[in-house]
Amino acid sequence: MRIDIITIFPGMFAPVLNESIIKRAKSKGKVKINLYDLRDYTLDKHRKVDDRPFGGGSGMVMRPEPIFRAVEKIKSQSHKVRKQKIVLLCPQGERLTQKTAKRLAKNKHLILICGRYEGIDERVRQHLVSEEISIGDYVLTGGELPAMVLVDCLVRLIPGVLGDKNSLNFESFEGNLLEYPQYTRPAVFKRLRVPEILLSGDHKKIESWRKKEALKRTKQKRPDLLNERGVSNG
Ligand code: 9D3
Repeated sequence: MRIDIITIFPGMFAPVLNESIIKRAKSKGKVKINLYDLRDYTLDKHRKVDDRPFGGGSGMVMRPEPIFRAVEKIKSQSHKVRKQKIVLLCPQGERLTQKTAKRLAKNKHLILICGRYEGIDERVRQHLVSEEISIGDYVLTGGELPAMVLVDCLVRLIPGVLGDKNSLNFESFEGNLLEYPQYTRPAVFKRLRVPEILLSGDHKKIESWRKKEALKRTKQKRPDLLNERGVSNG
């Protein structure tokens, strides 16, 4: 998978992309991530990426030319490769869910555009972008953190990135159940005991205890997940 990221803050990404699973996926050749500094695609001497909105109003708008030029550059570097999908991270986008991530993970080449300022020239949306994604209903200062969230979410879905096959199968939010309670050693800590059943070695009983606990916890903390699953919430 190839992911190209267009941003005015490329420096924000290194700490996230160069650690942990993403770092390993890159060095294993499972993903190639390129950063494009939007200012490099401006033509004026001040390298202006934004301007005042036509019609007046407060706030600045991202100019279309640098974004179109950056995308053209990326396309020229990868012409005969498979079709790219251009994703804009913006507050009015479709909410990112695990389902959205799985769908996007099917693409071999994604171009992510990180929004900034109050908005982006509508022509970018209409003639360049094929998908708009938001990570939730709260106000951030730009699309950079959302782009990193999306990359993290996508990279772990690439086959061979996670060592353990099971870690993808039995996942929270897939079965729409929260995780069951987990414990590790020691069995007694500050006089607090691990549930006896987990020490019993009876795997059938352990499995049914975990299912029951997962359901109980989901009812308590995220009843909305059970509704989506079509399970009664009584
Ligand atoms: C005037 C209305 N505001 C929208 C709620 C303007 C506005 C606020 C924040 C425009 C851009 C931004 C910057 N945020 C993003 O670009 C963004 C974002 C977010 O703020 N929350 C969740 N997901 C995303 S994806 C991109």
